[in-house]
Amino acid sequence: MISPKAFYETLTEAGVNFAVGVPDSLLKEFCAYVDAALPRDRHLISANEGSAVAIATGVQLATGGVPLVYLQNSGLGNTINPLLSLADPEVYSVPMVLLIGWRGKPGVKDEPQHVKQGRVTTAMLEAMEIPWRALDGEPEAADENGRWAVAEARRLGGPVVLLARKGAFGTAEEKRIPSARGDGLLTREAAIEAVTASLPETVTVVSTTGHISRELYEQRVNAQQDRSSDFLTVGSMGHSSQIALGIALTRRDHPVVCLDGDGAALMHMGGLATIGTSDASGYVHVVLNNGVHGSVGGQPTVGFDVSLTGVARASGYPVVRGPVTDAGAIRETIAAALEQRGPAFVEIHVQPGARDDLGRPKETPAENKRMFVERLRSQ
Ligand SMILES: Cc1ncc(C[n+]2csc(CCOP(=O)(O)OP(=O)(O)O)c2C)c(N)n1
Repeated sequence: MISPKAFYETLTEAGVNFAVGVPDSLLKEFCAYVDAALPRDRHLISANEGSAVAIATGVQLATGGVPLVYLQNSGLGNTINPLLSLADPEVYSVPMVLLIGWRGKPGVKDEPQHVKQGRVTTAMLEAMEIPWRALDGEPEAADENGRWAVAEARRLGGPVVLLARKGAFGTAEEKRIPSARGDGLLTREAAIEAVTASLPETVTVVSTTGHISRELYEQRVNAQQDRSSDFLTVGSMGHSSQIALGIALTRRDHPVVCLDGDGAALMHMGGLATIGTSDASGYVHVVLNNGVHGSVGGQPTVGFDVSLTGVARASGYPVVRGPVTDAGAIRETIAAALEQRGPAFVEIHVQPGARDDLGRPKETPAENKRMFVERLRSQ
């Protein structure tokens, strides 16, 4: 396995002077090392992967070094525009190395939302004319590929990719001590339970990518509740609030609740302005803020450093509540928000972490969609 420390040192020796990205589960140990070892002026977690490419561009323009951008291949789509119209050798010609976690790599079993993205990842890079190499767990090859990537980015004057396979990285040599800011707060599971307990059966729920959808699903199964009211957005991080908006705008008779994460809300925060200024009066946007990207390893977001309710207020939501922190207040706030003319925004502060034995939906995304659509259109 590759040592995160040794690999980052190889990149640094070759000319990498800054790291920026959105965390990924396959790169969890590498991300943890970088987050612990690098000072704040050398590492940043960005809101989305496209912003990471833009930040890297600014760093490169200012310093002449070769920045590192890390991401999961799910985020490749977010990078395409700035890769092709900004950093590309035919536009501003900005050397950078992209370290990408290769979910859904052909031959490796993965969740449905990763299979196609994994299969087409190299073809996408080739279509973009971006040179790439794969990183398996072999340390010497990783060292060589790391040097190659930096040199090739310089030679080409553009982005170069390293695709990391599952299990390529060993344990981080340094890890940041987890923040104590979530201590004493409700678990997210308890918060979701309080939310669902306040929802009449007529309410449609759209939940975000990662643990939140998995926890919602598991609770519905355990409580033997109807699951056809829930759209579990397994991929497409940052977009569940807009899916819910599309439903709320076209089904005005129909209350819609989005269960969002802080990382997801921040990823495409412009969407809050779209919701806030819309007349989706039956929409309740709930952000379960744990201050981290919990689903991919607990790397920090700025969720506890900014006021999400402040953003919602400034974005025009007529009803804004929170941060709410206890189960009783969650039940009351959600019930009241459903009665008011929205769009409403409710922020709930919860502690980071999830159960190790958290399950995954048994139905495929296609089955989830079929049940969801049947119920929604028949109401
Ligand atoms: C575009 C994109 N980038 C990255 C990922 C990987 N990813 C899945 S869930 C997640 C973290 C979500 O964080 P948050 O919304 O705060 O919810 P939490 O995991 O804390 O419940 C990330 C980074 C992804 N699925 N899609």
